[in-house]
Amino acid sequence: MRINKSTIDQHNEAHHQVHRQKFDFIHGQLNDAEALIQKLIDFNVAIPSWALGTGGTRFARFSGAGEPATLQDKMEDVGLIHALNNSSGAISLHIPWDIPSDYNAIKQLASELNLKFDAVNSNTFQDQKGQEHSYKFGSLQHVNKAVRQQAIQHNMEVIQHGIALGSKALTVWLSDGSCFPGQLNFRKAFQNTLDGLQQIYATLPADWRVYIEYKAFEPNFYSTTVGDWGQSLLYANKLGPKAFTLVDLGHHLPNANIEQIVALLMMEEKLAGFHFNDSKYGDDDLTVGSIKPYQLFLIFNELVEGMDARGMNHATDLGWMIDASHNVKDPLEDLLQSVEAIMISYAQALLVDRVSLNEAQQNNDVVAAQEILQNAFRTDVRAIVAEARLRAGAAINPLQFYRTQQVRNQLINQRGNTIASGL
Ligand code: LRH
Ligand code: MN
Repeated sequence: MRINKSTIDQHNEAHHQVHRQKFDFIHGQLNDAEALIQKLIDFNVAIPSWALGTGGTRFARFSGAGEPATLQDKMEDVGLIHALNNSSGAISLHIPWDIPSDYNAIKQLASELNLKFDAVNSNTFQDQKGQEHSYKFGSLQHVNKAVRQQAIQHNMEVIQHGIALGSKALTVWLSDGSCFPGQLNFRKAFQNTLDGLQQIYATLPADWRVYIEYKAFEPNFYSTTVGDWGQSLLYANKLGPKAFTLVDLGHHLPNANIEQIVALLMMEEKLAGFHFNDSKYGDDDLTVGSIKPYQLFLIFNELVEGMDARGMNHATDLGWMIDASHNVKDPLEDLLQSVEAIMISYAQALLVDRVSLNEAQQNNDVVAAQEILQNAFRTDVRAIVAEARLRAGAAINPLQFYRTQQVRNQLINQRGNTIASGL
């Protein structure tokens, strides 16, 4: 479903006066609002192809209506989100869930929708129909060479799909691990996995990157072969300069200090980027910023500090992706909320008075340091984020537009009550 520019203009007209009042209020308080707004306009977060339908758990999946049934439908939905917030100009595909039947048609559609192809994701955590060897006991770690070779071959094929689409990165998340003590030789599992990743790495084009995504547990519940940032960094360092560590916010043990992990990975120039989501317990894949918005702000605070320390381009030098699953929300509303939360945390992090913070840190003035951070976190930047959208031709209030225009109902009229294949 394509959104007419005129419909967005009417929406912005209706919201203009209230927005202008809020914007003028905050604009007057900021040192360099224009630079901040330009950074927000340039910033994009990739949308995962697998998060456009309703997700579920092992207990149940309550499917929604009007959901995408094809890759084209999924791209149309990402294009719709991008038209409303101008901050979602890329889609991340998962292979084999999203193998294009016609590359030229898919690339043509992507350019019509102003979308790029972000990292492509391999999948050796499920057995596909007709697959020769099962991944029940792992893939790259597997004790059986034929299983490892099958997984290596799959990742090499995913790279070829990515090259054909114009992607520049492969994300490898391995569910490999064990469920019981004694089940696995950790050293051999690591060495098998490293050997497999080295063979995959060798087929990466010169300008490509491989993102090693770690996860503490699930689906294995005793050990995970890429279980934390330290293990992922070990692989990335042994693989070489094109290998990096990807941080999925939901993949940590309770109370992990993710912002510290981010600061150190950036210091080591080994941070790939993110799978943004939120969680209270495990890998809950909830809406970004819905449970721990202060943690998200603290992560962006470290990102801005670290990127500026190295003169990095905020918009392009790291991988910005969402990885969420929607069990009770409309997937598109959930994604609109997630992108908004990311833009708000990024804007607040850009407001941190770094000179004063550095001074407070040098003086061990703990109280002042907290006040400086929380002053930024407690600044309502929503009008600034909305202004960035307005200037880029998007909607002042995407979620309100989505509801007022009854977009889901229009999708249902278009697609019928199609039930999409969720995770
Ligand atoms: C694993 C993960 C990984 C994806 C999958 C859909 O939990 O975060 O990034 O491959 O979700
Ligand atoms: Mn993930």
